[in-house]
Amino acid sequence: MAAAVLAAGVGELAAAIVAAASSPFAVVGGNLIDLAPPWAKDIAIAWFGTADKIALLVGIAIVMLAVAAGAGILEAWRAPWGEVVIGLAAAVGIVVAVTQPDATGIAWLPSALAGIAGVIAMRFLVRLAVRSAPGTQADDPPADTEVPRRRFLAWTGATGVVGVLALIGGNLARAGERAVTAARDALGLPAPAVTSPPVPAGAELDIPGLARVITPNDAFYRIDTALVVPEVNPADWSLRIHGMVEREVVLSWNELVSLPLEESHTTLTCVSNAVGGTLIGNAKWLGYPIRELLARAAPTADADMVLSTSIDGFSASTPLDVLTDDRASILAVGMNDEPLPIEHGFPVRMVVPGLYGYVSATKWVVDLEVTRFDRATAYWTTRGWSARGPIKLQSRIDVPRRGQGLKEGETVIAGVAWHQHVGVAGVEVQIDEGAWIPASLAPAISDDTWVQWSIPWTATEGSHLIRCRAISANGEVQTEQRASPAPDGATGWDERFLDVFA
Ligand SMILES: Nc1nc2c(c(=O)[nH]1)N[C@H]1C(S)=C(S)[C@@H](COP(=O)(O)O)O[C@H]1N2
Ligand SMILES: [Mo]
Repeated sequence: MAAAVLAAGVGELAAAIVAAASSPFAVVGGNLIDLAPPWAKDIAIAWFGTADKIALLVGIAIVMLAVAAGAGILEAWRAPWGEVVIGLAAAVGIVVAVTQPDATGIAWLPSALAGIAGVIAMRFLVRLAVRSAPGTQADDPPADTEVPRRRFLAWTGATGVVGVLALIGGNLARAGERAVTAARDALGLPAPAVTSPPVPAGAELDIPGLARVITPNDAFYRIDTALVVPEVNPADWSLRIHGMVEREVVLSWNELVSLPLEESHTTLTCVSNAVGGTLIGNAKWLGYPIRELLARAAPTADADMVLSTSIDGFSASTPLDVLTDDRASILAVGMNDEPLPIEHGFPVRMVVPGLYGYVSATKWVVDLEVTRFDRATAYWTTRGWSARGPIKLQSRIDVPRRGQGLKEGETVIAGVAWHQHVGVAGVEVQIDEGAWIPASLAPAISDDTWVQWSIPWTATEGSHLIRCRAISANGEVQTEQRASPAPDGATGWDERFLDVFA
């Protein structure tokens, strides 16, 4: 196990220096993510939320240690078969690393170095172990095993410690990430040519515990398949628009930011957001309408979809008409008056009002292929999710919070509701299975954003059940019918049991 820790540390350190995306953990984990069936992704997000990546890495580490322990026993019993196991694991890492869409020429190196370190350490430590074990020596009477035992323990400890230090160092040293961070810090955000209308007075109800109407960047949910955040330097970024078009268009960063950029507020939502969930956030974006770029490329009449692809191979299928109608479907470069944070797609991502992120919000986007739904399939569609993903009407209770120890008396029930690009006309609240009571809606920023709602409540001692449901601008009433996130978004009412104390 110490040999495996050393191997992992060497691999991560090498990756940090030469190619972060080729770290053995990142490529193996990334492929597990790509191979996972939809139900596994659902369970991962339901159990771990946005900590799903950490959970996956811990899982990989546990499996790695278990395999290493087995290999060590095998090595002691029949050398060099334990070394062969370690070598095979490294070979898997190499194969997976070089077949990544964003693999560089030296993508094989981190796993290869990890494998070499692991094999040498395993061979050396297991030999020490065998020598230190009583009854394994030919000597008669048995030699004193105390000295070899101490040597074995010392070397094992040292190997593990070096491995852990290399793991820590590798994660601190991510050279490429630092370079991209520096590039991002050096960028000013270009000035908008079209500023968004001011946020209406009263859109922010300012109720403690209620999600802010504009989600700060550091509180914005993050969902993606990237274990290591892609490092894209704006100077190296370009976007290619091709496929069923009359002319191919290639756009560089400088060309993009010299276009007249527009501000817009759009609420992003993840299809994996369960009823009552927090995989939703609202920001002021700055970007350029994709409609204008598509007009330059001139899609052919039979095209009906744009397949957008990120630098690391994620893809999304967005209906062409959603990108060409008058909504603010943009190539975004700014988020809440800052360049995009790296984990939210720096330097350029898509933002499309009205569609779940998995079919529209491609981060680190580098390619738009104009095509047809019957010709191309996006990342999540091949994994059982719907090819199209309009956001469903939903509402959520934020306060009173669960288990906050509510006292009887005057209080407020409040939350958010959304039906992007359609708009929310009302929210109703039901207490203890009684009549549905209209809540008051704060003014919406636009139909493309969520809206806050609240209703006063005189809480009485005892247990209560609170529910909410939204009414859409098109008259639709949020359905009670429970549906799980797969394949095209959860439905049902958010409800909450509350204990009110005297
Ligand atoms: N490159 C890339 N872009 C991506 C994804 C991804 O896995 N890779 N996930 C999508 C999904 S499922 C969602 S919900 C949104 C989330 O955007 P955020 O992390 O900025 O909140 O990004 C979308 N864009
Ligand atoms: Mo998502």
